[in-house]
Amino acid sequence: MFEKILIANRGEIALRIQRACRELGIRTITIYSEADKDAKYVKLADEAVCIGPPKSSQSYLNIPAIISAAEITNAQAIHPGYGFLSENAEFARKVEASGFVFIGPKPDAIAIMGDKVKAKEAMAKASVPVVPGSDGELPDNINAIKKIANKIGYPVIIKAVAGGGGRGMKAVHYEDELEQAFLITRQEAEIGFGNKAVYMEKFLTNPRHIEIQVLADEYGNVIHLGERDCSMQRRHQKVIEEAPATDISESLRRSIGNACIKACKTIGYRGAGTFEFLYENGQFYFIEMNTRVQVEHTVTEMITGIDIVKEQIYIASGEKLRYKQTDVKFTGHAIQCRINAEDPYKFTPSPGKIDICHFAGGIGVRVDSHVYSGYTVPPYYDSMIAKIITHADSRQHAINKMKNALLECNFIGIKTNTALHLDLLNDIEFCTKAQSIHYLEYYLKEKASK
Ligand code: MV4
Repeated sequence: MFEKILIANRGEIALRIQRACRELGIRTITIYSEADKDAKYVKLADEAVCIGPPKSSQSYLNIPAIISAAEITNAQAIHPGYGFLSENAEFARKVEASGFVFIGPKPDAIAIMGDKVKAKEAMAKASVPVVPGSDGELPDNINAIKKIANKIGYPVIIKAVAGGGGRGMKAVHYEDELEQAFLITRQEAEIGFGNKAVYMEKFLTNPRHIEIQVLADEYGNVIHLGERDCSMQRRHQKVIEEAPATDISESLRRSIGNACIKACKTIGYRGAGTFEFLYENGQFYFIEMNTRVQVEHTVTEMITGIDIVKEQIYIASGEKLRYKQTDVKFTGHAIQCRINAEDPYKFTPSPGKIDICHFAGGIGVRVDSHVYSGYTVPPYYDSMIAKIITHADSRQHAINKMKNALLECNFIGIKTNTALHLDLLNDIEFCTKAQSIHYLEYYLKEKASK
C-alpha cells in the first residue's frame, strides 16, 4: 500500500479522498490555490502545497505545478478526484511518466472514453446496448448527412465527438434544420474542444438518466455496484441523485450490470468507472462512460457499504479486487441532495462568508462537506458546498429523512438551494413515480408561472 498520496483536487472531494487515505493509514498531501488556503482539508493535510493563484487554469489545471508538488513532497500516487484533470489522458500520462501512480484508469482508456464515437464503438462491440446512430463521425457532405438522418429517423441529435456532459450538442426535429444544426455543432466543437468532429444519434425525447457503477482491478476482475438515477438535473447540473433507481428489477439490474462488466473486461478497464445510459420504455441506451469517481458515488456507497474511494486506492496499489459480485448486496435506498451556494430559484451564485454553518445528523444521515462556520466560499469554482445523503429502508423513508436533515441544516451569510430541495421532496410527482431528465426544468417553469 502507498505511504503518501497527493490529492489533486479541492472542495468536498479533496476532504473525501483525505478521509479514505487516513483510514488506510496513508499520509496526505493537499495542493491548493491561493483562494483555498483556509479550506478544512488544507488545515488537516499532513502536507499542503500552494500551487498558484485562484484561477483554475493557473492552479488545479496546471499540470507542471501539480507534478512539481508531487516531486518535492515525495508522493507515490496522485488522486485526481472529479472535474479538473480527472479525465485528462495527457495528465495521467505525465503523472505516470514522472514516476507516480495515477489513481484511475490507464491513460489509453481515458482517451478512448473521451472520444464519444470510439467509446460507443467499444461498447457496441462488447454488446452493451447503445443509442442507434451514425457509424462514427459525420461526413462533410450535407446530402450524405441527410441520408444518415433519414435512416435513423427524426428526431436526431448531433453531438461533438470530444464533447460530453451536455456540452456541444443539438437536437434536430426536421430535415430543414439539419444543415444549420450540423454547422453550429461543428463550430462549437471546434471552438470548445479543438476537434470539429461530430456524430449523430436518434434523439430520445423523454428518457431517464441511469448510470451503472463498476470497479475493476488490474487482473481482469470486475464487479458492478448497481445503478443510480440522476434524472433530477437542470442545465446538465445534477441536483438530486439516488440509488437504486425506481422500477429497475433485480433481473434488469443484473443483465445491464453484466453487460458493463463484460465491456470492462473487453477493453481492459481498470479502476472505478461509470456507464451512463439513457433509459426509455424499459430499454438502456449507452451514451458515455465516466472514467473518474463521481459526485454521486456516495449513494452507491450507502446501499452497498463499499467505500469506492478506498477501493480506487487499493486497485491503484495493485491489489486484487476485494469483493466478488456475490459479495455485493444492495440494502435500502439512498438519496443525495447537492447543496450549492446559490439562489434557490434564480440559480445565481452566492459565494462569500458563511457566518454560521450547521449540519444535520442522526442515523442514516451523511454529510460530505469541507465548509464550516466562518469559511468563505470562493467565487472561482463550482458552487457546491455540501452533499447531504440519507439512507433508509425505502425510498419514501429516505426522502422523509432528507426533509428532516435539510430542515436541521442552517447556513447564515450565503444563499443555498435547500429550499428548492425541500420543494422537490414535497412534490407528489417526484415522490410517487420516476421522472425523466426534463422533469426539474418543467417543474421550475410551472412554479415560476404560478
Ligand atoms: C441525449 C439525449 C437524448 N437523446 N442523447 C446530455 C448530457 C450528455 N451526457 C448526453 N445528453 C443527452 N443525450 C440522445 N440520443 C438527451 C440528453 C440530455 C440529458 C441526458 C442526461 C441527463 C440530462 C440531460 C438533459 C438534457 C439532454
